[in-house]
Amino acid sequence: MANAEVVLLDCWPSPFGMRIRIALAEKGIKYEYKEEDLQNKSALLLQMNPVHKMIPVLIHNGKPVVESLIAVQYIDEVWKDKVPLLPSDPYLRAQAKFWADFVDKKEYMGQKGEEQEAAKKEFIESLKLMEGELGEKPYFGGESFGYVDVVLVPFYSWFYTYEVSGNFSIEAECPKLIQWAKRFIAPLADTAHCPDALPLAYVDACLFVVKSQQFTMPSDLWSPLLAGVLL
Ligand SMILES: N[C@@H](CCC(=O)N[C@@H](CS)C(=O)NCC(=O)O)C(=O)O
Repeated sequence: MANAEVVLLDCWPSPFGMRIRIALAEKGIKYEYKEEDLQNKSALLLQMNPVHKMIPVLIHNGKPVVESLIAVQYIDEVWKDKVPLLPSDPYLRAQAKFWADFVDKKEYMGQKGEEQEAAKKEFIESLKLMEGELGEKPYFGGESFGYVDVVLVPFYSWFYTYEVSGNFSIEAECPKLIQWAKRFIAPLADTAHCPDALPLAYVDACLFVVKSQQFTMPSDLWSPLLAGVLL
């Protein structure tokens, strides 16, 4: 049952999709990756996520699991024998879920002008809180990579965009958090999906796109953000 058919409807720059790709890679689960054009959503996506009509959607044995936090928990429960992501202790599980929820509510910064200044302040404050939670541990999960690490690290791929658009340095504000992100980029980059056309570690994909401007954006959804930053 656990190893039956797994399909992921996704869009490669999505930090939410990255969470699921990382969880599947950590667990060593083979799956079919289906890239979605978010401007022209497939009938399968609309059928599998009729409520939100969003990626990512994990399809396991033909049944959809939507919302990335829920999908990562589902993966952890179904493939529980390998690389546990959530702690087994109920209190620590609750804490991990709290921080994952915090990330979902805070780690986004897309506004411009005065609103952007307020968003930037809030964003930095939230990163500092995350940094405090990390403390001296190598990972949010403690000695090993865990649920909160999976949930937060995809946003690292967007940090450069945020920095350029907000004219600030996240590393200057939160050096320990950047050290944490850099600690496991290399192993993740080996295992996670990245389209063949992009010979990049997926976590560095956005950074590379911004720096080189060599690629046509695969999705019009996120290109306006980058274009707004760059042009
Ligand atoms: N809360 C959702 C967020 C998913 C999300 O925002 N997906 C975006 C792409 S990153 C999407 O599908 N957007 C298409 C749309 O809104 O029509 C999750 O965690 O899975």
